[in-house]
Amino acid sequence: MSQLIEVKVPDIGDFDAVPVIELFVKVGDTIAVDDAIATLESDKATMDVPSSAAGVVREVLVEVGDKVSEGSLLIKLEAAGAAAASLPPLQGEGRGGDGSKPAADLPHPPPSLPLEGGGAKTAGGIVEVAVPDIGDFSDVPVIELFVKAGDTIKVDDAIATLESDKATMDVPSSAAGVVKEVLVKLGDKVSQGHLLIRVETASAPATPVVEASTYAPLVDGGPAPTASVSPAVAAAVPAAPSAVKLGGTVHASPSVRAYARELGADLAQVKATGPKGRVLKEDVTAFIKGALTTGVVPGKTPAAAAGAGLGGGLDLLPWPKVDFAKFGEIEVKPLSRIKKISGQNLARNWVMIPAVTYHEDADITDLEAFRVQVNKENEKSGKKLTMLAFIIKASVRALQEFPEFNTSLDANGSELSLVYKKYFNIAFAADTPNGLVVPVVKDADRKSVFQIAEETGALAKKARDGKLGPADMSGACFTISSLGGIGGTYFAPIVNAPEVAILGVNKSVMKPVWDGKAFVPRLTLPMSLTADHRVIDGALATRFNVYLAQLLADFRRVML
Ligand code: CAO
Repeated sequence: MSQLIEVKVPDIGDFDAVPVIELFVKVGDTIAVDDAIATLESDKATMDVPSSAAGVVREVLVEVGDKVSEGSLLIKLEAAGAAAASLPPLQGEGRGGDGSKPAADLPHPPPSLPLEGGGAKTAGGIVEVAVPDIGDFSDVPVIELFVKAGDTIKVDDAIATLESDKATMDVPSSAAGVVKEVLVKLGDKVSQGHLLIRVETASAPATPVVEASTYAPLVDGGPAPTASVSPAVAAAVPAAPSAVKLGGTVHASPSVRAYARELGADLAQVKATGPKGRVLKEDVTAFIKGALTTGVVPGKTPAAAAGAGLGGGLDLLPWPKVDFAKFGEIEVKPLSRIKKISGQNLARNWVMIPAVTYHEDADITDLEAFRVQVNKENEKSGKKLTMLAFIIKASVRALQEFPEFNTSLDANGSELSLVYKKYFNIAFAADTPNGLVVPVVKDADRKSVFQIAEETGALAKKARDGKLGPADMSGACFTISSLGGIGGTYFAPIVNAPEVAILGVNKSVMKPVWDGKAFVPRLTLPMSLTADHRVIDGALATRFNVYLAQLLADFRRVML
């Protein structure tokens, strides 16, 4: 037998005697570099220990419940093939010249949340809470946010969960008070010192001592040094808030979270059997198996079926079977091909996207007058501007201003990511005798309103003639559904996945609008923006709507 490689607990910061709560390997397993060996969990952080070498596990030297520290021996491996043969002799964390990571890359969870460089700083009477010392981690994605503007929070309330591929950690608030501003969003990557929230502290009174210490650093132009924090502020910003603890209401290691994400299992629905209510990998597997065997969601992927029968999925009753002929004369017609396809898409999007619709009115009095005037000037040429073309052009500008709207969620292995598109292809819903189709105006940012009007007209005709090809209907970033030619007030369009938002517009009408002195008649376009809440929160959606309405109210702004 060749020499065995020892894999030990690497540098885990200030942690000592940390319990092993899960073991992922057993004797005989073949593992690769970076495969998780075990999960350690202190009361401050959870971390996976990855293997620093590849090979066959010959000995496992720890058990669940054992307490380990830096240097504790975890497993012994028989090196795998030539790659392992080049491994250096046994050494500490076993990180060697085989391409495996240096010790500096190993999990190094935050031992505490010191104020220096992180924690809370004061600025103008408001306390700023930043990411504390999180060891060797940087650019760690925010996977959960627990606070929003207006929330009242206490010291130690969780602000956000950060998750690297090695550890999951909650960042607790070091201040108590009312959240004035949340400066990060899901998916943002943060490092030590990154500002998370601004809190108006409950105990930030206007006493001279507090004001002096709060404002002085601003006069100096630098950040508030810890030493200058007054006792009153210090009470709101404790020097040693309890540090990182495992995220959210669900307790699970990063690898189990990744596993659950991969299978589409909602961890909140999984029955935890691990210590301290921890969800284990086997729990996720059992959950998925249960969902699949109930058959309540037949023909769906494991992701869609997850939770069926357990209250977490779609415990749907079968479609009602009614003998309609018993009640009167009927005629049965097959659904059109378009309706069958679009129906399946719509049903998926309706069920899978947590969508919210936001309404706004745009004053298009001047724009409509301009449109009518230009069309009059061009009567002879036959060129015609449509309101839809203006809305497409304005939407492009709004997408440029709010890039989150020009994204798609993408599952990259077990990681969800957001794809930002740098192109601006705008789809529009077209009503045809056979059903709804969604042709796409490509590169609308590079086209004039005249060109867009001409193209939407041509595509709408092609749609009605049933001649749209796949290329005409692919590559969209954002969709507009215009019922303006028909009527209506507001509606709730369904997001056209994998896009993250859709704008619906109805017929513009003259409405009395108060201008501060009197009611004046203004042509008002009702807008309904539906957005995927996983990507776009309500504040952003409303900002988008307000901005779009401003553009339509004064179209010159599109050029700014
Ligand atoms: N307010 C008031 N009038 C409007 C308007 C609005 N928001 N939008 C269009 N109009 C007017 C147009 O100016 C036009 O009048 P004129 O002929 O006097 O100029 C008339 O209504 C008809 O317009 P249109 O709807 O035919 O043309 P369009 O360019 O506005 O839209 C298209 C083209 C393809 C989007 C549209 O024909 C269509 O199919 N709409 C239905 C989309 C749909 O079904 N959405 C729901 C999808 S999901 O539930």
